[in-house]
Amino acid sequence: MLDISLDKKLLDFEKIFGLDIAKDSVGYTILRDNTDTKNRVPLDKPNPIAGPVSDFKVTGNSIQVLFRNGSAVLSITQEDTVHLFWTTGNGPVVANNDYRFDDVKFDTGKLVVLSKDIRIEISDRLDYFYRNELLRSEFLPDLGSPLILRARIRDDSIINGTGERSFPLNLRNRKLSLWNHDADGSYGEGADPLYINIPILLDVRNDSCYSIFFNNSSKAVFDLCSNEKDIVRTEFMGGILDYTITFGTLKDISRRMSDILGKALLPPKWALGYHQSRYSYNSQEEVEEVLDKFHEMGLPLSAIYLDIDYMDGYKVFTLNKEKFPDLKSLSEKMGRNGVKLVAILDPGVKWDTNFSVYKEGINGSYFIKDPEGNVIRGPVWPGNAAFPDFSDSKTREWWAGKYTFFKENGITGVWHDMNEPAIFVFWGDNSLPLMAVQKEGYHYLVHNKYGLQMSVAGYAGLSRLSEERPFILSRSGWAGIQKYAFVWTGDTASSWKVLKQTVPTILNLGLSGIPFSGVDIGGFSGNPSEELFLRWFELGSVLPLFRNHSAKGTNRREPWVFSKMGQEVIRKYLKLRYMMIPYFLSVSYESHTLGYPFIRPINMEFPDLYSDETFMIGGSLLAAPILRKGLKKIRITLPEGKWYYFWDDTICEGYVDVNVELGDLPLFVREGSIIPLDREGREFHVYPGNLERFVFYDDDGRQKPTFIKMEFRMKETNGIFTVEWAYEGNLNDGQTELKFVIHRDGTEKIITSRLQDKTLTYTQ
Ligand code: NBV
Repeated sequence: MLDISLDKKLLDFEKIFGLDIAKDSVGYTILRDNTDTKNRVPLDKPNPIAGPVSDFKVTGNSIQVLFRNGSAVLSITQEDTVHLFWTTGNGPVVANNDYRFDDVKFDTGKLVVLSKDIRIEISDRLDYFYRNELLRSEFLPDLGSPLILRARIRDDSIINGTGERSFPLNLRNRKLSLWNHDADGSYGEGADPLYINIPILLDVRNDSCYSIFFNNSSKAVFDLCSNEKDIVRTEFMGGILDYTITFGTLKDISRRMSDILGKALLPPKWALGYHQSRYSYNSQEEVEEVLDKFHEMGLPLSAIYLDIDYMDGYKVFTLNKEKFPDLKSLSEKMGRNGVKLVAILDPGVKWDTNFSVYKEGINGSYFIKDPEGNVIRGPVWPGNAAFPDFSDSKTREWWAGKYTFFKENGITGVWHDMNEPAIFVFWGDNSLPLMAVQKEGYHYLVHNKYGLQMSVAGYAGLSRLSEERPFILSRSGWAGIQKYAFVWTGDTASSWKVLKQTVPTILNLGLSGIPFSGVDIGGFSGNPSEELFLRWFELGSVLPLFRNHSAKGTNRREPWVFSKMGQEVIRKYLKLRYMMIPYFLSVSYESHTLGYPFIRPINMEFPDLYSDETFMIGGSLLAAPILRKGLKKIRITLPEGKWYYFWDDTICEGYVDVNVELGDLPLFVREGSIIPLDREGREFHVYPGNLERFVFYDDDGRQKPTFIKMEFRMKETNGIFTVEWAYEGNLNDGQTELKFVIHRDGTEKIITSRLQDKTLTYTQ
């Protein structure tokens, strides 16, 4: 029986989705509960490993550490990285790496493992020392289900990571649930969990930091010292206890994590431009109008998005031919203006025995089933749907093949939505039953990987269709999503608080290994005031993904709906963005090769300074976005050294008071920087000082690119600056002239040089 509140919910649901979907949602919610009641998650009794350490065996490069009722296999996989794998038996002895520890010995009841700066002392706990400082003291784990690992950490460190969080950057004293979750159309600061949960923790203090990555995607709870002082408790519903710890500076550990999880993709240049989206542009004419208007106003644009209404009855890989009769020719017109078409794709396949994709899915056994072997059906946009099991490589292969649909319709990029996966429910969790059966395991073990595995399929599909590098935007993800997709922060509410929240959220995603992310400018749901939207636009212009998107029923947010002043602000930041693309692609190349986040917390470059509002873009540019209503003046604390105010070259040091009228985004350039910009063609802007290394990178966007890469260094001796570079690649063959713009005393001095000169000197 429905109680009163459910009755009301049914009415609301009916209004939005119609009666059939409302009824199906009630039906599905009951089915989900029944499935999980009949088939309980196998949680068994505690099984704590008991110490102290009794013996050890060395096999190849691994050390098997034996305790009374279990063992750990420990390997030092790099000089600064430890891998551990726990089992209740004697365990397998793995030797999966080339690196060898320096020494291992029993020393007064303790087993001591040494490798360069790391020392691990094992007794009835594991103490990890880095450069002789105790960073982490791990208690022996409980290998029952749930799996539990507790560790004492330093009392004054900062905790980052875990994926997408709507909290301040420091996550210490929070209890987090790791379960990818659709926030249901709107969320604000403090909502948890969200769409991307990653079992990575960073424990940060000045230069001695470490990160820990648990190779376990199951439902988890991380208590980050909220319950027990200085104790981090990680609890996984199931799976294995397999983790990697890496030590060093914040930069070192980011780099190492990218060795472990895989390097981020390198975006095609257009992906770094401006994206115009809306739920939904409802017809081909409407999209064309948007395109024409940008063109008429002389505003640059890189992509227009099609939300779910381009489909025929929300059926995946179909087109509503009445509303979009000839997308291919529209996309050709867009292409002539350098604009790409990006279309949304949800995982749910309409449950319709006449629908070819559904039939293929049933025949190929590609859909997720319940423990009795019935395909699970749950309602989403097209009504009842079946959900592909992306953990199965044969399903991924099938799904990848379907992306020809996009190519046939001139669609370049694909936007993966609802891929937690989200299902319409009346109560409880809005996803599949915990005990739904997938190839890789029960849903509670692999749910968090659903969006990642959908993107693996999509990336493979797009890679085969074109020589260009693919673009996928994914709402959900897990560790490694950065290899396949950009992400965004989902259905944010439109408020000043959420604008402010955007910065730590994106920084934490970066620290969790995901360099390319963004937010719906203005917030997804609700209507921002012009001031809020413009401040959001200023911030968006320096985030990796620069996308204007908004919910159905909200006011329009294309540039022309704003006041004259508003339009000028928008124009200014579109111009800034396109001018910055050479620098932004170079920063992306750094993320791709070295694993550093695209935007990074100040303390990654300057360990003594910490901020939730100010951040670095790459290693050279500092942004202090305006995140508060009515603010006209702001005091900004700068890291050590000299900084150039980007807009007028004023040299600043220590702190600076800046006037910030609407339209002013404070940006500062670090002394000793080279910033490649596209102003009148490519220019290398030189801000005098010593520079250890900056890599400029540009290419033609292909998977096997024609590129140019220049590795710069700069030094000063007795007032004479020398810029030196080595180069590789032959993009823009024949065009060897280089334009340097030297910034000094508030003026710009232009010096031209040639690529093959490899050096340039100037005096200050
Ligand atoms: O496809 C519609 C929306 C989309 O615009 C948004 O960006 C996604 O996060 N989608 C969610 C479905 C649910 C909207 C309430």
